[in-house]
Amino acid sequence: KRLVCKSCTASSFLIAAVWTLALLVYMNMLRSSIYQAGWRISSDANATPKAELSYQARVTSGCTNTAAANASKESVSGSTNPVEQLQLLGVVRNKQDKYIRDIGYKHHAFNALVSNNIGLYRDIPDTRHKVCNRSETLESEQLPQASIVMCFYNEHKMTLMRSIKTVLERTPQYLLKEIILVDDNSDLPELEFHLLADLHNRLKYDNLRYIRNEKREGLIRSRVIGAREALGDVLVFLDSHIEVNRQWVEPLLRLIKAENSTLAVPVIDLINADTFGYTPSPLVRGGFNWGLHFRWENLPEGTLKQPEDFRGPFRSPTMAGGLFAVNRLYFQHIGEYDMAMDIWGGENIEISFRAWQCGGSIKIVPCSRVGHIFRKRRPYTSPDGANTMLKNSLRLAYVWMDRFKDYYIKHEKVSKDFDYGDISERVKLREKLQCHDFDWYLKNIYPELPIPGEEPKKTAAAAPIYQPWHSRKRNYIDSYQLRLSGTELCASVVAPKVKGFWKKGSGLQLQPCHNSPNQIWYETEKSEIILDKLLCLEASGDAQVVINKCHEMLGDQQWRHTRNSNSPVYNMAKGTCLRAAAPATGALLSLDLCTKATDSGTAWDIVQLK
Ligand code: LR7
Ligand code: MN
Repeated sequence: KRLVCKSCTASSFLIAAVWTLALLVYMNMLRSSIYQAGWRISSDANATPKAELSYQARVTSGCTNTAAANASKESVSGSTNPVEQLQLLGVVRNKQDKYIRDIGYKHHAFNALVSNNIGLYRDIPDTRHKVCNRSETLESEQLPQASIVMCFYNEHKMTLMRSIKTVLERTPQYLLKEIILVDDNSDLPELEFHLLADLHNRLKYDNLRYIRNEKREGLIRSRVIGAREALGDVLVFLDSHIEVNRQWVEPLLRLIKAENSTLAVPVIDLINADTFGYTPSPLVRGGFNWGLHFRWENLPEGTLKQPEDFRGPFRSPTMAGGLFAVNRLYFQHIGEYDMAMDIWGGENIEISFRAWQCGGSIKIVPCSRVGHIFRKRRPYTSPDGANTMLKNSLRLAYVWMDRFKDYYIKHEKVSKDFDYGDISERVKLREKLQCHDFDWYLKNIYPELPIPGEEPKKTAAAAPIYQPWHSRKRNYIDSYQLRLSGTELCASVVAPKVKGFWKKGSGLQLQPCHNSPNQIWYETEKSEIILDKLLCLEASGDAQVVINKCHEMLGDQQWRHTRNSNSPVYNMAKGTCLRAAAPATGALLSLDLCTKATDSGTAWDIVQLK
């Protein structure tokens, strides 16, 4: 009965049901064929700035076990190997899949096909350190109740629903007051189409409240609009493309109960935008530079000496902005957000300065973990195309930074007549709260920040959070030629070298096999395929294959194949396979649907080199 919905026809549901069934059958077939062909599946390793290697090793082994234990309960495809599951979910089988994937990248800058196939809920690795308290919280502990505020603009529907679903599944009911969704005047048809009915039918949660802005307000005003409706003791702000991890909320609430002027921030784990692989983030804190750009940086040296230290919490000069918990009355007390800030940017730095300067604090809580989809670009603009980051940053600089604002203005070369609006209300707020000045903040909260023109300080190194494997030496595990099955032709790069490097962005073509560097491929632990130990094989654009600088972020530079003959060479981001246009010298290589037919141009012999 639940399947009948008012204006969508029964036939579309039938089609959906048939699709789902077909998908399940197909995945099972594919899975067994992959097993038969012996696809080599390496496990997804974890983020590792040097200082954290031992910690990460422990995290990795811990989560594999949990994942296996929960697999039968929560797994999406029946497989217990997370990378294998994701690979299956990303396969592009036909034009419709390709459409979903491509339009998804356009609208959301992540792989919507994989997200759809994951569905409402999945298991994710438990990325907490072993010292984190795993026992269930008792009601007698009397933690405050949380109101979740999640605002979104044109979010991908399944991703949005999964974000909420993970909160419902992984938050004890008695700690969850409500979930407040603020729809920032989204205008994508997929969202207009029965979003509310779907939320209601699929989530079945009575305390889900929905507010739709009459016009686009931006995430900053949207959050305040949501927060003003909240009834819980604690506000928890979340982005709309997240998955909360096990027992994520308890440590945040516990900290706020103990310190009601602390803004409690979880560790933000990484969800890969191409593959949806979930990996732990290292323990880092928030800083900024004189462009007022947020940056991750390593914790002060000596912070993590013994296991207990990994429980935190850690003081952090700033926060990333999207995910944090705060006492609701305290949030009101310190002035919510600056309501004249538009769309995106700067509000996280503003609330960070304000919290510290006005007697509060920001702390990172390592035992609370929330995954967030990190994308390579923002898929939307502001309605009038304005640079809202610039306006918002100027506002915060003029209100909070005293003479130090000049470093920002100089750094960003801001023109003197840029109109950042009226800041008098915020200046009054600063006076009312009798806040410390910015000099105090710099001396007491962020002494590591180098001040232009002053003696260089011992600074905390920027943490490579977007390049989780950057600090590691590359481990090559194999080298081979890629020979089109049934021919003597190999995948080759025919391009000039510039300063010893192959020209970046060059395509591939078939050439007679002859052991020369332009057709010798090295494979790494991370399933990159690297030409001549220099440049990575990358899926690019719609269906191109090129060599490019290795970015170590997996996805479009992550490939899977078997060790022997007639193997597809599968790209994790695109869900399609390496294909030669024809079995002829000079034929160009691109990406296409994976088929098992040997004459389809997608069957390759992996010819290993001694
Ligand atoms: O006009 C808008 N209206 C909205 O409701 C624009 C955005 N939004 C919503 C959007 O759908 C999303 O749920 O606001 C949320 C944040 O927008 P994103 O996901 O495009 O932002 P981001 O993750 O790239 O940016 C980070 O910095 C922002 C600065 O304004 C916000 O503080 C984001 O919440 C913040 N995200 C995080 O901190 C997650 C970790 C990323 C890092 C580092
Ligand atoms: Mn985000």
